[in-house]
Amino acid sequence: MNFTHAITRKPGNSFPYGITTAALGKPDLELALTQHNQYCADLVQLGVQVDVLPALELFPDSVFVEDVAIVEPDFAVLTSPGAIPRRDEAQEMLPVLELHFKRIYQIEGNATLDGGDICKVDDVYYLGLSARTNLEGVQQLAAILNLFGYRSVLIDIRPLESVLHLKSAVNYLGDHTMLLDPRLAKLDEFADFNRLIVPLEEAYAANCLRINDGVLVPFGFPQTLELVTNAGYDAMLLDVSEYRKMDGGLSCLSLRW
Ligand code: CIR
Repeated sequence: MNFTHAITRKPGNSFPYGITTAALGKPDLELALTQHNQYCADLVQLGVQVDVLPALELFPDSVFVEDVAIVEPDFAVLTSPGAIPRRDEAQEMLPVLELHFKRIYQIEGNATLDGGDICKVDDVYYLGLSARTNLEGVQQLAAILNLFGYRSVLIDIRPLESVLHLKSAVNYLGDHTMLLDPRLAKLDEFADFNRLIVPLEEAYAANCLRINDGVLVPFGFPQTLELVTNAGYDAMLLDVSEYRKMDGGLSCLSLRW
């Protein structure tokens, strides 16, 4: 899990008008910007070169760059986001990807896919089937990944209505260790892993982010912090309260390779 590059995008003035189910109130834009700056600074501190893109006012959710692409050192895949207001957001990332990647694939036709549903675990990709990512999307991505020798495993999260994306509930910390929302902890697909299961009341914190030698942990979830620290990781706490209000978390805020 060695990352050298990341792409982020600043939140715009339209950020509070994005899609959300959180019922936590409107985000404070100034605080969101401060938290975004800190996020980028933390990535830099962990040894990553960060390309910070300007805000896109037409797309309030475009700060959540993870959803519009899957990136690997050798190739990138532009997605087709499942939420209608976000559908054209992916195309805005194409010129940026062209600066970094020679081979770029696209999810096409009726397929939909959000990057938040895609969880890489060493040389296997876990692909979440969700309200945002459909079977065609998963199949198109699996075929592309197969070209590069990656195996894909499908995880159907549709029964969990309150879970937006696979990575809202499942994140790989490296070292054969999965951080899991308790509602997905019993799946056979994760049985062979060292499983760190966050308590249900801290389900939001299942979205921690391993970057090189550190693990970013959202501020305000003490049991998860203890779980991650006790497992031997160097935790870095970061407050992402304003992004939580818009259903987003730590992984959503960057593309990493
Ligand atoms: C959305 O509903 O699409 C945004 N408000 C939140 C996206 C969060 N992204 C992620 O989990 N990868």
